[in-house]
Amino acid sequence: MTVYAQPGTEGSLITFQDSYDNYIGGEWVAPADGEYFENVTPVTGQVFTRVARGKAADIEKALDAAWAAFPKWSAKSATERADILWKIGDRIDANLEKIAVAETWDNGKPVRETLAADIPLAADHFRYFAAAIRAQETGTNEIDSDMVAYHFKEPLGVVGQIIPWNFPILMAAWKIAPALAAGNTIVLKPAESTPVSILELIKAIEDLLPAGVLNIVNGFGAEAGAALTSSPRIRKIAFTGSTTTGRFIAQQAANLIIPATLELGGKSPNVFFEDVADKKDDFYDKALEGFALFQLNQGEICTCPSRALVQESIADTFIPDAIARVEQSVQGNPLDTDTQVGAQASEAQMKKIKSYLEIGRQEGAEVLTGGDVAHLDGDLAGGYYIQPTVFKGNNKMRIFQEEIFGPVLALTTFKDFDDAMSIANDTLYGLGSGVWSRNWRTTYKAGRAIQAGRVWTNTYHNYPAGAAFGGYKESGIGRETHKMVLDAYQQVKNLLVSYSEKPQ
Ligand code: TXE
Repeated sequence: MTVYAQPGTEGSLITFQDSYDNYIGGEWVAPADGEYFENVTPVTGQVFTRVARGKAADIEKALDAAWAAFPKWSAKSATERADILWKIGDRIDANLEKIAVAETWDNGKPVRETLAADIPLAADHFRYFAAAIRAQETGTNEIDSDMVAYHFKEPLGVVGQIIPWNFPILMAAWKIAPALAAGNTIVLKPAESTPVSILELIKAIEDLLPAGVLNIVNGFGAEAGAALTSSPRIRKIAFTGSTTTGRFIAQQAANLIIPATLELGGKSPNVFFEDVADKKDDFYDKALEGFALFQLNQGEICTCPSRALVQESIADTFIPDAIARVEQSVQGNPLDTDTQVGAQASEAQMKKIKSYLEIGRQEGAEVLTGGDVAHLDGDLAGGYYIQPTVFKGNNKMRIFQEEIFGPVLALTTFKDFDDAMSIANDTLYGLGSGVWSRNWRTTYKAGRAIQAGRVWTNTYHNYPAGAAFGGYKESGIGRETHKMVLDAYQQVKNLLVSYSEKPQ
Protein backbone atom coordinates (compact mmCIF):
# COMPACT_ATOMS: atom_id res chain seq x y z
CA MET A 1 0.00 0.00 0.00
CA THR A 2 1.24 3.49 -0.90
CA VAL A 3 -0.51 6.70 0.02
CA TYR A 4 0.63 9.57 -2.19
CA ALA A 5 0.92 12.93 -0.44
CA GLN A 6 -1.68 15.51 -1.38
CA PRO A 7 -0.33 17.91 -4.03
CA GLY A 8 1.38 20.90 -2.53
CA THR A 9 2.04 19.17 0.82
CA GLU A 10 5.35 17.77 2.06
CA GLY A 11 6.54 14.77 0.08
CA SER A 12 4.14 15.37 -2.81
CA LEU A 13 5.22 14.59 -6.36
CA ILE A 14 3.52 17.70 -7.66
CA THR A 15 2.81 21.27 -6.69
CA PHE A 16 0.26 22.91 -8.91
CA GLN A 17 0.72 26.45 -10.20
CA ASP A 18 -1.43 29.18 -8.66
CA SER A 19 -2.97 29.68 -12.07
CA TYR A 20 -2.82 28.17 -15.56
CA ASP A 21 -3.01 29.97 -18.91
CA ASN A 22 -4.03 28.73 -22.31
CA TYR A 23 -1.41 27.00 -24.44
CA ILE A 24 -1.35 28.66 -27.87
CA GLY A 25 1.35 28.67 -30.55
CA GLY A 26 3.80 26.91 -28.25
CA GLU A 27 3.42 29.51 -25.47
CA TRP A 28 1.44 29.96 -22.27
CA VAL A 29 -0.89 32.82 -23.03
CA ALA A 30 -3.16 34.72 -20.62
CA PRO A 31 -6.85 34.85 -21.61
CA ALA A 32 -7.70 37.86 -23.80
CA ASP A 33 -10.01 39.40 -21.19
CA GLY A 34 -7.90 38.33 -18.19
CA GLU A 35 -10.61 36.15 -16.57
CA TYR A 36 -9.82 32.95 -14.65
CA PHE A 37 -12.09 30.39 -12.99
CA GLU A 38 -11.53 28.29 -9.89
CA ASN A 39 -10.69 24.62 -10.13
CA VAL A 40 -11.78 22.31 -7.30
CA THR A 41 -10.42 18.88 -6.39
CA PRO A 42 -13.26 16.42 -5.77
CA VAL A 43 -10.98 14.57 -3.34
CA THR A 44 -11.52 17.26 -0.68
CA GLY A 45 -13.87 19.76 -2.33
CA GLN A 46 -11.22 22.50 -2.02
CA VAL A 47 -10.18 25.02 -4.68
CA PHE A 48 -6.58 24.25 -5.65
CA THR A 49 -5.85 26.51 -8.62
CA ARG A 50 -7.31 28.94 -11.14
CA VAL A 51 -7.55 28.36 -14.86
CA ALA A 52 -7.88 30.69 -17.87
CA ARG A 53 -11.51 31.27 -18.81
CA GLY A 54 -11.14 31.26 -22.59
CA LYS A 55 -13.73 32.76 -24.90
CA ALA A 56 -14.15 33.43 -28.62
CA ALA A 57 -11.10 35.73 -28.86
CA ASP A 58 -8.86 33.03 -27.37
CA ILE A 59 -10.27 30.41 -29.72
CA GLU A 60 -9.53 32.75 -32.68
CA LYS A 61 -5.96 33.15 -31.50
CA ALA A 62 -5.57 29.38 -31.20
CA LEU A 63 -7.06 28.86 -34.67
CA ASP A 64 -4.54 31.39 -36.07
CA ALA A 65 -1.69 29.45 -34.46
CA ALA A 66 -3.00 26.07 -35.62
CA TRP A 67 -3.44 27.23 -39.23
CA ALA A 68 0.03 28.82 -39.20
CA ALA A 69 1.53 25.51 -38.07
CA PHE A 70 -0.47 23.35 -40.48
CA PRO A 71 1.60 23.66 -43.71
CA LYS A 72 4.85 22.56 -42.06
CA TRP A 73 3.30 19.84 -39.91
CA SER A 74 1.29 18.31 -42.74
CA ALA A 75 4.36 18.38 -45.01
CA LYS A 76 6.38 16.29 -42.58
CA SER A 77 6.78 12.67 -43.57
CA ALA A 78 4.80 10.06 -41.69
CA THR A 79 8.11 8.86 -40.27
CA GLU A 80 8.92 12.30 -38.85
CA ARG A 81 5.51 12.69 -37.26
CA ALA A 82 5.64 9.14 -35.94
CA ASP A 83 9.00 9.84 -34.36
CA ILE A 84 7.53 12.74 -32.36
CA LEU A 85 4.45 10.75 -31.30
CA TRP A 86 6.62 7.88 -30.14
CA LYS A 87 8.72 10.25 -28.02
CA ILE A 88 5.53 11.70 -26.50
CA GLY A 89 4.48 8.17 -25.46
CA ASP A 90 7.86 7.58 -23.85
CA ARG A 91 7.78 10.97 -22.11
CA ILE A 92 4.37 10.23 -20.61
CA ASP A 93 5.71 6.94 -19.28
CA ALA A 94 8.72 8.70 -17.80
CA ASN A 95 6.37 11.05 -15.88
CA LEU A 96 3.86 8.35 -14.99
CA GLU A 97 3.53 8.90 -11.24
CA LYS A 98 3.43 12.69 -11.40
CA ILE A 99 0.77 12.77 -14.14
CA ALA A 100 -1.20 10.00 -12.43
CA VAL A 101 -1.35 11.98 -9.17
CA ALA A 102 -2.37 15.12 -11.11
CA GLU A 103 -5.17 13.19 -12.81
CA THR A 104 -6.37 11.73 -9.51
CA TRP A 105 -6.38 15.13 -7.84
CA ASP A 106 -8.21 16.80 -10.71
CA ASN A 107 -10.82 14.07 -11.28
CA GLY A 108 -11.10 12.11 -8.01
CA LYS A 109 -10.43 8.68 -9.52
CA PRO A 110 -8.22 6.24 -7.59
CA VAL A 111 -4.51 6.50 -8.21
CA ARG A 112 -4.28 2.71 -8.67
CA GLU A 113 -6.27 3.26 -11.89
CA THR A 114 -4.45 6.34 -13.14
CA LEU A 115 -1.13 4.52 -12.54
CA ALA A 116 -2.21 1.25 -14.15
CA ALA A 117 -4.68 2.33 -16.81
CA ASP A 118 -5.34 6.01 -17.69
CA ILE A 119 -1.76 7.16 -18.09
CA PRO A 120 -0.13 3.99 -19.56
CA LEU A 121 -3.03 3.64 -22.02
CA ALA A 122 -2.56 7.27 -23.07
CA ALA A 123 1.16 6.67 -23.68
CA ASP A 124 0.37 3.53 -25.63
CA HIS A 125 -2.07 5.43 -27.80
CA PHE A 126 0.67 7.74 -29.06
CA ARG A 127 2.91 4.80 -29.91
CA TYR A 128 0.05 2.88 -31.56
CA PHE A 129 -0.71 5.79 -33.92
CA ALA A 130 3.00 6.37 -34.54
CA ALA A 131 3.12 2.81 -35.84
CA ALA A 132 -0.25 2.95 -37.62
CA ILE A 133 0.57 6.03 -39.69
CA ARG A 134 3.84 4.52 -40.87
CA ALA A 135 2.09 1.31 -41.86
CA GLN A 136 -0.77 3.09 -43.66
CA GLU A 137 -0.99 2.27 -47.38
CA THR A 138 -3.30 3.53 -50.09
CA GLY A 139 -4.33 1.98 -53.39
CA THR A 140 -3.40 2.45 -57.00
CA ASN A 141 -6.02 1.34 -59.47
CA GLU A 142 -5.31 0.55 -63.11
CA ILE A 143 -8.46 1.85 -64.84
CA ASP A 144 -7.25 0.67 -68.28
CA SER A 145 -3.90 0.24 -69.99
CA ASP A 146 -3.40 4.03 -70.25
CA MET A 147 -5.15 5.37 -67.21
CA VAL A 148 -4.24 5.06 -63.54
CA ALA A 149 -6.06 6.22 -60.42
CA TYR A 150 -3.74 7.14 -57.54
CA HIS A 151 -5.16 7.60 -54.06
CA PHE A 152 -3.56 9.73 -51.38
CA LYS A 153 -4.73 10.29 -47.81
CA GLU A 154 -4.45 13.96 -46.93
CA PRO A 155 -5.05 15.67 -43.59
CA LEU A 156 -8.14 17.82 -43.14
CA GLY A 157 -6.48 20.94 -41.69
CA VAL A 158 -7.22 22.36 -38.24
CA VAL A 159 -9.49 20.12 -36.17
CA GLY A 160 -11.47 21.01 -33.04
CA GLN A 161 -11.60 18.60 -30.11
CA ILE A 162 -13.82 18.77 -27.00
CA ILE A 163 -12.77 16.64 -24.05
CA PRO A 164 -14.97 15.34 -21.19
CA TRP A 165 -14.09 15.21 -17.51
CA ASN A 166 -14.34 11.46 -16.80
CA PHE A 167 -11.04 10.44 -18.48
CA PRO A 168 -9.42 13.81 -19.15
CA ILE A 169 -5.99 12.58 -20.23
CA LEU A 170 -7.01 9.35 -21.93
CA MET A 171 -9.80 11.01 -23.93
CA ALA A 172 -7.37 13.75 -24.95
CA ALA A 173 -4.85 11.09 -26.07
CA TRP A 174 -7.57 9.23 -28.02
CA LYS A 175 -8.15 12.42 -30.00
CA ILE A 176 -4.72 14.04 -30.21
CA ALA A 177 -2.70 10.99 -31.31
CA PRO A 178 -4.63 10.08 -34.50
CA ALA A 179 -5.18 13.74 -35.47
CA LEU A 180 -1.48 14.57 -35.27
CA ALA A 181 -0.43 11.27 -36.86
CA ALA A 182 -2.61 12.09 -39.86
CA GLY A 183 -0.99 15.55 -40.25
CA ASN A 184 -3.68 17.81 -38.79
CA THR A 185 -3.17 20.56 -36.24
CA ILE A 186 -5.44 20.92 -33.24
CA VAL A 187 -7.40 23.33 -31.06
CA LEU A 188 -8.55 21.39 -28.01
CA LYS A 189 -10.82 22.40 -25.13
CA PRO A 190 -10.62 20.38 -21.89
CA ALA A 191 -13.67 20.04 -19.65
CA GLU A 192 -14.04 22.95 -17.22
CA SER A 193 -14.10 20.68 -14.16
CA THR A 194 -10.85 18.82 -15.06
CA PRO A 195 -8.52 21.05 -17.10
CA VAL A 196 -5.37 20.87 -15.03
CA SER A 197 -4.07 17.34 -15.57
CA ILE A 198 -4.06 17.92 -19.34
CA LEU A 199 -2.10 21.16 -18.81
CA GLU A 200 0.43 19.29 -16.65
CA LEU A 201 0.72 16.70 -19.43
CA ILE A 202 1.39 19.49 -21.95
CA LYS A 203 4.11 20.88 -19.67
CA ALA A 204 5.79 17.47 -19.75
CA ILE A 205 5.76 17.16 -23.57
CA GLU A 206 5.80 20.73 -24.90
CA ASP A 207 9.45 20.66 -25.99
CA LEU A 208 8.66 17.76 -28.34
CA LEU A 209 5.88 19.56 -30.23
CA PRO A 210 6.44 22.16 -32.95
CA ALA A 211 4.74 25.45 -31.95
CA GLY A 212 1.07 25.68 -32.90
CA VAL A 213 0.57 22.02 -33.68
CA LEU A 214 -1.46 21.46 -30.50
CA ASN A 215 -3.27 24.37 -28.85
CA ILE A 216 -5.30 24.23 -25.66
CA VAL A 217 -7.98 26.76 -24.78
CA ASN A 218 -9.65 26.29 -21.41
CA GLY A 219 -13.08 27.44 -20.45
CA PHE A 220 -16.77 26.63 -20.35
CA GLY A 221 -18.82 24.78 -22.94
CA ALA A 222 -21.11 27.68 -23.75
CA GLU A 223 -18.17 30.07 -24.18
CA ALA A 224 -14.90 28.52 -25.40
CA GLY A 225 -16.56 25.24 -26.47
CA ALA A 226 -19.31 26.79 -28.58
CA ALA A 227 -16.88 29.29 -30.14
CA LEU A 228 -14.74 26.38 -31.29
CA THR A 229 -17.48 24.05 -32.53
CA SER A 230 -19.27 26.80 -34.47
CA SER A 231 -16.15 28.19 -36.13
CA PRO A 232 -16.00 27.99 -39.93
CA ARG A 233 -12.24 27.72 -39.49
CA ILE A 234 -12.29 24.11 -38.28
CA ARG A 235 -12.35 21.20 -40.73
CA LYS A 236 -13.59 18.56 -38.30
CA ILE A 237 -14.95 18.30 -34.78
CA ALA A 238 -14.37 15.42 -32.37
CA PHE A 239 -16.52 15.42 -29.25
CA THR A 240 -16.99 13.21 -26.22
CA GLY A 241 -19.71 14.17 -23.77
CA SER A 242 -23.44 14.11 -23.18
CA THR A 243 -25.93 13.15 -25.89
CA THR A 244 -27.65 16.53 -25.42
CA THR A 245 -24.51 18.53 -26.21
CA GLY A 246 -23.52 16.02 -28.91
CA ARG A 247 -26.80 16.56 -30.74
CA PHE A 248 -26.20 20.32 -30.71
CA ILE A 249 -22.63 19.89 -31.99
CA ALA A 250 -23.84 17.58 -34.77
CA GLN A 251 -26.22 20.32 -35.91
CA GLN A 252 -23.37 22.84 -35.96
CA ALA A 253 -21.21 20.41 -37.94
CA ALA A 254 -24.04 19.96 -40.44
CA ASN A 255 -24.19 23.75 -40.89
CA LEU A 256 -20.45 23.91 -41.45
CA ILE A 257 -20.52 20.78 -43.65
CA ILE A 258 -17.68 19.21 -41.71
CA PRO A 259 -17.39 15.68 -40.31
CA ALA A 260 -18.13 15.11 -36.63
CA THR A 261 -17.20 12.11 -34.53
CA LEU A 262 -19.42 11.95 -31.47
CA GLU A 263 -18.89 9.67 -28.50
CA LEU A 264 -21.93 10.12 -26.27
CA GLY A 265 -23.87 8.52 -23.46
CA GLY A 266 -24.66 4.90 -22.67
CA LYS A 267 -26.76 2.54 -20.58
CA SER A 268 -24.84 -0.65 -21.18
CA PRO A 269 -26.37 -4.07 -20.44
CA ASN A 270 -24.19 -6.71 -18.77
CA VAL A 271 -25.86 -10.09 -19.38
CA PHE A 272 -25.21 -13.16 -17.20
CA PHE A 273 -26.50 -16.47 -18.62
CA GLU A 274 -27.31 -19.35 -16.27
CA ASP A 275 -24.30 -21.51 -17.15
CA VAL A 276 -21.91 -19.04 -15.45
CA ALA A 277 -23.13 -20.62 -12.19
CA ASP A 278 -22.60 -24.25 -13.28
CA LYS A 279 -19.54 -24.42 -11.05
CA LYS A 280 -18.14 -22.05 -8.43
CA ASP A 281 -14.78 -22.02 -10.20
CA ASP A 282 -12.46 -19.31 -11.56
CA PHE A 283 -14.86 -18.52 -14.39
CA TYR A 284 -17.68 -17.94 -11.89
CA ASP A 285 -15.36 -15.67 -9.94
CA LYS A 286 -14.49 -13.78 -13.09
CA ALA A 287 -18.19 -13.28 -13.83
CA LEU A 288 -18.77 -11.85 -10.32
CA GLU A 289 -15.89 -9.49 -10.89
CA GLY A 290 -17.47 -8.48 -14.22
CA PHE A 291 -20.72 -7.71 -12.38
CA ALA A 292 -18.91 -5.49 -9.86
CA LEU A 293 -17.19 -3.44 -12.57
CA PHE A 294 -20.01 -0.88 -12.67
CA GLN A 295 -18.07 0.83 -9.87
CA LEU A 296 -14.95 1.34 -11.96
CA ASN A 297 -14.13 5.03 -12.28
CA GLN A 298 -17.06 5.61 -9.85
CA GLY A 299 -19.38 4.68 -12.72
CA GLU A 300 -18.32 7.74 -14.68
CA ILE A 301 -17.72 5.82 -17.88
CA CYS A 302 -19.88 6.03 -20.95
CA THR A 303 -19.62 2.22 -21.20
CA CYS A 304 -20.39 1.66 -17.50
CA PRO A 305 -22.22 -1.69 -17.26
CA SER A 306 -25.03 0.13 -15.52
CA ARG A 307 -27.73 -2.49 -16.23
CA ALA A 308 -27.14 -6.07 -15.04
CA LEU A 309 -29.37 -8.76 -16.57
CA VAL A 310 -29.25 -12.05 -14.66
CA GLN A 311 -31.02 -15.24 -15.80
CA GLU A 312 -33.92 -15.99 -13.45
CA SER A 313 -32.84 -19.61 -12.83
CA ILE A 314 -29.62 -18.50 -11.05
CA ALA A 315 -30.92 -15.31 -9.40
CA ASP A 316 -31.15 -16.84 -5.90
CA THR A 317 -27.47 -17.74 -5.78
CA PHE A 318 -25.76 -15.42 -8.23
CA ILE A 319 -27.23 -12.15 -6.98
CA PRO A 320 -26.20 -12.58 -3.29
CA ASP A 321 -22.71 -13.66 -4.37
CA ALA A 322 -22.47 -10.66 -6.70
CA ILE A 323 -23.63 -8.23 -4.01
CA ALA A 324 -21.06 -9.70 -1.61
CA ARG A 325 -18.40 -9.03 -4.26
CA VAL A 326 -19.56 -5.39 -4.65
CA GLU A 327 -19.38 -4.93 -0.88
CA GLN A 328 -15.73 -6.03 -0.86
CA SER A 329 -14.69 -2.88 -2.78
CA VAL A 330 -12.62 -0.42 -0.82
CA GLN A 331 -13.83 3.17 -0.98
CA GLY A 332 -11.66 5.92 0.37
CA ASN A 333 -8.76 8.29 -0.26
CA PRO A 334 -8.14 8.29 -4.02
CA LEU A 335 -4.41 8.84 -3.38
CA ASP A 336 -4.18 5.49 -1.56
CA THR A 337 -3.24 2.62 -3.91
CA ASP A 338 -5.59 0.30 -1.96
CA THR A 339 -8.63 2.43 -2.84
CA GLN A 340 -10.87 1.04 -5.56
CA VAL A 341 -13.73 3.56 -5.46
CA GLY A 342 -12.82 7.24 -5.22
CA ALA A 343 -14.67 10.54 -5.58
CA GLN A 344 -17.18 11.66 -8.22
CA ALA A 345 -15.63 14.26 -10.53
CA SER A 346 -17.66 17.27 -9.37
CA GLU A 347 -20.24 18.41 -6.89
CA ALA A 348 -22.76 18.78 -9.73
CA GLN A 349 -22.22 15.16 -10.75
CA MET A 350 -22.53 13.99 -7.13
CA LYS A 351 -25.84 15.85 -6.83
CA LYS A 352 -27.11 14.36 -10.08
CA ILE A 353 -26.31 10.83 -8.83
CA LYS A 354 -27.92 11.57 -5.47
CA SER A 355 -31.11 12.64 -7.22
CA TYR A 356 -31.18 9.31 -9.10
CA LEU A 357 -30.84 7.43 -5.79
CA GLU A 358 -34.04 9.19 -4.78
CA ILE A 359 -35.71 8.57 -8.14
CA GLY A 360 -34.90 4.83 -7.89
CA ARG A 361 -36.55 4.63 -4.46
CA GLN A 362 -39.59 6.60 -5.59
CA GLU A 363 -40.00 4.26 -8.57
CA GLY A 364 -40.14 1.35 -6.14
CA ALA A 365 -36.79 -0.22 -6.94
CA GLU A 366 -35.31 -2.32 -4.13
CA VAL A 367 -31.94 -1.21 -2.73
CA LEU A 368 -29.71 -4.31 -2.46
CA THR A 369 -26.65 -2.40 -1.28
CA GLY A 370 -25.52 1.21 -0.83
CA GLY A 371 -28.07 3.89 -1.65
CA ASP A 372 -26.56 7.04 -0.14
CA VAL A 373 -23.65 9.43 -0.19
CA ALA A 374 -20.51 8.09 1.51
CA HIS A 375 -19.24 10.11 4.47
CA LEU A 376 -15.44 9.98 4.70
CA ASP A 377 -13.31 11.37 7.50
CA GLY A 378 -10.87 14.25 7.86
CA ASP A 379 -10.37 16.57 4.90
CA LEU A 380 -12.00 13.96 2.64
CA ALA A 381 -15.28 14.91 4.37
CA GLY A 382 -15.64 17.81 1.93
CA GLY A 383 -15.14 15.55 -1.11
CA TYR A 384 -17.76 14.04 -3.42
CA TYR A 385 -18.27 10.38 -2.52
CA ILE A 386 -21.21 8.07 -3.28
CA GLN A 387 -21.70 4.52 -1.98
CA PRO A 388 -21.67 1.86 -4.71
CA THR A 389 -25.36 1.08 -5.08
CA VAL A 390 -27.36 -1.79 -6.59
CA PHE A 391 -31.08 -1.37 -7.30
CA LYS A 392 -33.35 -4.26 -8.30
CA GLY A 393 -36.22 -3.26 -10.54
CA ASN A 394 -37.43 -3.41 -14.12
CA ASN A 395 -36.22 -2.01 -17.40
CA LYS A 396 -39.06 0.52 -17.74
CA MET A 397 -37.81 2.48 -14.72
CA ARG A 398 -35.88 5.71 -15.26
CA ILE A 399 -32.86 4.30 -13.43
CA PHE A 400 -32.69 1.66 -16.21
CA GLN A 401 -33.24 4.09 -19.07
CA GLU A 402 -31.33 7.27 -18.16
CA GLU A 403 -27.60 7.68 -17.89
CA ILE A 404 -26.76 8.27 -14.23
CA PHE A 405 -22.97 8.26 -14.64
CA GLY A 406 -22.26 7.10 -11.12
CA PRO A 407 -21.60 3.86 -9.19
CA VAL A 408 -25.25 2.89 -9.46
CA LEU A 409 -26.33 -0.43 -10.95
CA ALA A 410 -29.86 -1.25 -12.08
CA LEU A 411 -30.40 -5.03 -11.86
CA THR A 412 -33.17 -7.12 -13.35
CA THR A 413 -33.74 -10.76 -14.31
CA PHE A 414 -34.65 -12.46 -17.61
CA LYS A 415 -36.23 -15.79 -18.60
CA ASP A 416 -34.41 -16.92 -21.72
CA PHE A 417 -32.11 -15.76 -24.53
CA ASP A 418 -34.79 -13.82 -26.45
CA ASP A 419 -36.01 -12.11 -23.30
CA ALA A 420 -32.43 -11.07 -22.48
CA MET A 421 -31.85 -9.60 -25.93
CA SER A 422 -35.15 -7.75 -25.86
CA ILE A 423 -34.31 -6.11 -22.50
CA ALA A 424 -30.70 -5.44 -23.54
CA ASN A 425 -31.83 -3.59 -26.68
CA ASP A 426 -34.68 -1.72 -25.01
CA THR A 427 -32.66 1.49 -24.69
CA LEU A 428 -31.89 4.61 -26.71
CA TYR A 429 -28.20 3.89 -26.32
CA GLY A 430 -25.79 1.41 -27.89
CA LEU A 431 -22.22 1.95 -26.74
CA GLY A 432 -20.96 -0.89 -24.55
CA SER A 433 -22.36 -4.20 -23.36
CA GLY A 434 -21.19 -7.45 -21.81
CA VAL A 435 -22.15 -11.09 -22.19
CA TRP A 436 -21.09 -13.88 -19.86
CA SER A 437 -21.53 -17.58 -20.64
CA ARG A 438 -19.45 -20.75 -20.85
CA ASN A 439 -21.13 -21.56 -24.17
CA TRP A 440 -19.42 -20.01 -27.21
CA ARG A 441 -22.59 -20.29 -29.30
CA THR A 442 -24.57 -18.28 -26.72
CA THR A 443 -21.93 -15.56 -26.45
CA TYR A 444 -21.57 -15.29 -30.23
CA LYS A 445 -25.33 -15.10 -30.83
CA ALA A 446 -25.75 -12.54 -28.04
CA GLY A 447 -22.76 -10.55 -29.23
CA ARG A 448 -24.27 -10.23 -32.70
CA ALA A 449 -27.80 -9.52 -31.42
CA ILE A 450 -26.96 -6.69 -29.04
CA GLN A 451 -27.16 -3.33 -30.78
CA ALA A 452 -23.97 -1.77 -29.43
CA GLY A 453 -20.59 -0.79 -30.83
CA ARG A 454 -18.72 -3.01 -28.41
CA VAL A 455 -19.77 -6.29 -26.80
CA TRP A 456 -17.26 -7.44 -24.23
CA THR A 457 -17.46 -11.22 -24.09
CA ASN A 458 -16.48 -12.88 -20.81
CA THR A 459 -14.58 -9.71 -19.95
CA TYR A 460 -15.39 -6.03 -19.48
CA HIS A 461 -13.73 -2.60 -19.44
CA ASN A 462 -10.62 -3.30 -21.49
CA TYR A 463 -9.63 -0.46 -23.80
CA PRO A 464 -6.77 -1.55 -26.06
CA ALA A 465 -5.71 0.91 -28.77
CA GLY A 466 -6.21 -1.76 -31.43
CA ALA A 467 -9.96 -2.36 -30.89
CA ALA A 468 -12.57 -0.05 -32.46
CA PHE A 469 -14.68 1.95 -30.01
CA GLY A 470 -17.91 3.84 -30.70
CA GLY A 471 -21.65 3.89 -30.48
CA TYR A 472 -24.76 2.58 -32.14
CA LYS A 473 -28.02 4.54 -31.86
CA GLU A 474 -27.89 7.67 -29.66
CA SER A 475 -24.46 6.73 -28.30
CA GLY A 476 -22.76 8.45 -31.18
CA ILE A 477 -21.32 8.49 -34.65
CA GLY A 478 -17.93 7.25 -35.78
CA ARG A 479 -15.21 5.27 -34.06
CA GLU A 480 -12.18 6.06 -31.92
CA THR A 481 -9.15 3.92 -31.19
CA HIS A 482 -8.04 1.36 -33.80
CA LYS A 483 -6.24 2.57 -36.92
CA MET A 484 -9.61 3.01 -38.67
CA VAL A 485 -10.04 6.31 -36.80
CA LEU A 486 -7.35 7.74 -39.10
CA ASP A 487 -10.05 7.84 -41.79
CA ALA A 488 -11.94 10.35 -39.65
CA TYR A 489 -8.92 12.68 -39.72
CA GLN A 490 -8.06 12.34 -43.43
CA GLN A 491 -9.64 12.98 -46.79
CA VAL A 492 -8.90 11.07 -49.97
CA LYS A 493 -7.22 12.75 -52.92
CA ASN A 494 -7.51 10.93 -56.20
CA LEU A 495 -5.22 11.71 -59.11
CA LEU A 496 -6.75 10.23 -62.25
CA VAL A 497 -3.89 10.22 -64.75
CA SER A 498 -3.92 9.53 -68.46
CA TYR A 499 -0.64 8.19 -69.91
CA SER A 500 -2.11 8.03 -73.41
CA GLU A 501 -0.85 10.27 -76.22
CA LYS A 502 -4.38 10.39 -77.64
CA PRO A 503 -7.45 12.05 -76.03
CA GLN A 504 -8.92 9.71 -73.50
O1 TXE B 1 -21.57 17.10 -20.28
P1 TXE B 1 -21.28 18.02 -21.50
P2 TXE B 1 -21.75 17.50 -18.73
C1 TXE B 1 -22.83 12.61 -19.61
C2 TXE B 1 -23.05 12.12 -18.18
C3 TXE B 1 -23.07 13.40 -17.41
C4 TXE B 1 -23.80 14.30 -18.38
C5 TXE B 1 -23.62 15.77 -18.15
O2 TXE B 1 -24.30 11.48 -18.09
O3 TXE B 1 -23.75 13.27 -16.19
O4 TXE B 1 -23.28 13.94 -19.64
O5 TXE B 1 -22.23 16.11 -18.12
C6 TXE B 1 -18.28 20.75 -23.45
N1 TXE B 1 -20.31 23.54 -27.26
N2 TXE B 1 -21.42 12.57 -20.02
O6 TXE B 1 -22.80 18.52 -18.58
O7 TXE B 1 -21.98 19.33 -21.36
C7 TXE B 1 -17.97 20.86 -21.98
O8 TXE B 1 -17.33 22.08 -21.68
C8 TXE B 1 -19.13 22.92 -27.18
C9 TXE B 1 -21.02 11.40 -20.74
O9 TXE B 1 -20.43 17.85 -18.18
O10 TXE B 1 -21.56 17.24 -22.73
C10 TXE B 1 -17.10 19.63 -21.78
O11 TXE B 1 -15.78 19.90 -22.25
N3 TXE B 1 -18.72 22.22 -26.11
C11 TXE B 1 -19.69 11.50 -21.29
C12 TXE B 1 -17.76 18.61 -22.72
O12 TXE B 1 -18.51 19.37 -23.66
C13 TXE B 1 -19.57 22.13 -25.08
C14 TXE B 1 -18.67 12.32 -20.64
C15 TXE B 1 -18.69 17.62 -22.02
O13 TXE B 1 -19.71 18.33 -21.38
C16 TXE B 1 -20.84 22.74 -25.11
C17 TXE B 1 -19.22 13.49 -19.99
C18 TXE B 1 -21.19 23.48 -26.25
N4 TXE B 1 -22.38 24.10 -26.36
C19 TXE B 1 -20.55 13.55 -19.67
N5 TXE B 1 -21.47 22.46 -23.93
C20 TXE B 1 -19.15 10.33 -22.06
N6 TXE B 1 -19.72 10.05 -23.23
O14 TXE B 1 -18.20 9.68 -21.65
C21 TXE B 1 -20.63 21.70 -23.20
N7 TXE B 1 -19.46 21.51 -23.88
